[in-house]
Amino acid sequence: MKSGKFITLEGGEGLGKTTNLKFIETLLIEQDISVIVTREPGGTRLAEKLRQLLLENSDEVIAESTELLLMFAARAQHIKYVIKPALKQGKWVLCDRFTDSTYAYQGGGRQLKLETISWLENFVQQQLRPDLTLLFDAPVEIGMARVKKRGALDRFETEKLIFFNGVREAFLQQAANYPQRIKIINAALPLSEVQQTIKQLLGLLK
Ligand code: T5A
Repeated sequence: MKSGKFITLEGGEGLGKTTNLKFIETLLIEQDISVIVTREPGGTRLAEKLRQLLLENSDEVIAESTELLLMFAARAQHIKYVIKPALKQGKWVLCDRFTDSTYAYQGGGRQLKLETISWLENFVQQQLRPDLTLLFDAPVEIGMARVKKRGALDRFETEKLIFFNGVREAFLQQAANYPQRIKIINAALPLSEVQQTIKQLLGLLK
């Protein structure tokens, strides 16, 4: 059986990943493609528990290295029990965030060493990399304004502007490093234009 495609959606806070994940799912179903939709951190019962620990606001400060290891612990579980089995069955996997977020948030945001992240990436994922990554990009203020409209902020969303600018730069660096895989989408444009671009980019996988 032909193995499925692995598509990830990436970008800063509130730039439209979740909205467009649903749009892509509908497009693929219309083409009779079997698809699963999942997210990181999360995607299994254990990984969703780790997500909650990572996102909740708590009195105990989470050390940067703990945060990094919890992200990869959740990812190891997700890959073994959800992503790889689905791809093997020929399903397409649509994932809201993956390892580019680790390079961006723990690398660009928390300033952890990229070599450490890369070592963990190879250890946890082995050969697994996305076939296509859509990177939703816009000035940080645009995404944060959309997030604030939604209400209470999670642990990451309370970070300062300098953190999110580091995140954005690191995402753009990842896109420069992997131009074949990562396609940048201007998330400041109206949703209809964003979705037109997504349709064209999905055509690359045919
Ligand atoms: N994280 C994650 C790490 O630090 N390291 C890692 O390795 C991983 C995997 C996860 C957090 O974990 C961190 C990063 C994150 O902080 P999350 O919930 O996945 O959290 O991430 P968020 O970015 O917070 O998700 P959001 O749901 O806030 O943002 P989305 O999904 O990008 O945005 P969405 O689709 O909900 O849209 C937000 C609003 O904007 C509107 C939508 O209708 C919605 O109201 N919108 C638009 N409005 C105008 N024009 C457009 N083009 C629009 N697109 C969407």
